[in-house]
Amino acid sequence: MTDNVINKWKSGLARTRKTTFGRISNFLGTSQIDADTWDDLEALFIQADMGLEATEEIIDALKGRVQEEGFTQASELVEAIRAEMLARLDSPPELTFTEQPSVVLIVGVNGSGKTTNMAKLGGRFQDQGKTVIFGAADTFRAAAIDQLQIWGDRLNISVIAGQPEGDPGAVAYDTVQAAIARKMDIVMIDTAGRLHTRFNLMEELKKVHRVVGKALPGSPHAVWLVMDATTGQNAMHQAKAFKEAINVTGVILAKLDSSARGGMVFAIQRELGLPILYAGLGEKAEDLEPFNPEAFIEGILADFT
Ligand SMILES: Nc1nc2c(ncn2[C@@H]2O[C@H](COP(=O)(O)OP(=O)(O)O)[C@@H](O)[C@H]2O)c(=O)[nH]1
Ligand SMILES: [Mg+2]
Repeated sequence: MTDNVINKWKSGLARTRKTTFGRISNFLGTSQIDADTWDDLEALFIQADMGLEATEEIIDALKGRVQEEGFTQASELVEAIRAEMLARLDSPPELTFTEQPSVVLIVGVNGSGKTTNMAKLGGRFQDQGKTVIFGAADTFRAAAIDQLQIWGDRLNISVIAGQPEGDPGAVAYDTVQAAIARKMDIVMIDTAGRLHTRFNLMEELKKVHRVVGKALPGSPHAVWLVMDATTGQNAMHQAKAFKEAINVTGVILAKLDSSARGGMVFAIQRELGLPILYAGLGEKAEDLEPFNPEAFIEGILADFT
């Protein structure tokens, strides 16, 4: 891991660190381990949006270590906390895009960062030598189509679009067809994040999913859920609804830089059981980083001594 990568995570996680995790070392201080130590740690983990399950698991594991290793000083916990956290984070699977074309559906609520992150990733895959095509299946708002078109022009990536308020399934179908005809490597399809009701939204996503499978059997090969890290528990509830509707395969955690809720990373892996593929550590394209457990832990605990 280069210093550059670690520094990106440190600065991207500054808010999370200042609000929650960075305070751990203060209250561990020079005190003895007692009931208060556990209560304080638990409260801090919950406040950091780690979720109840991951919090309890880590606290239990730490208590076990204290017994086994005979710690008495709270300050002795520091390394154990680091290790128990790291043990609960997975590196993302390598994205190989073995199918040609490989179809990726981008889903998530309105404003979560779908369009910008899809564009950033498309640009990145293109830089890696892949040919990419975009589908503008968020037909709910005309501005959404224009926004993707602007990215497409900037990146020199073709955008298949239909009419505003047109059928998103038809756009998705046409995009996959175009990708097959043009022998493209990667198809990325942007979808709507808001309809009149959540039920309508989920039904539409299921339909897009089905239609893509008709255009290319076996596809979509990936469904990436973009989650807004600033919305914490709310994003978790929404994610569960998406997961129930369609087969989500990974998470793009956007806006980690604007969030104090970086602890969500644990809840996403523990409660949703989804790998985090990329995290947004800033507004710029190069600030979208492949998820890296070691760098993440370094970022949230950087002030530890
Ligand atoms: N700071 C920051 N802003 C982001 C990130 N990802 C997206 N945004 C911003 O979030 C806003 C909504 O993004 P957009 O892609 O339009 O969301 P969509 O409605 O889900 O397609 C835009 O202003 C983006 O620039 C991120 O990782 N960090
Ligand atoms: Mg959008």
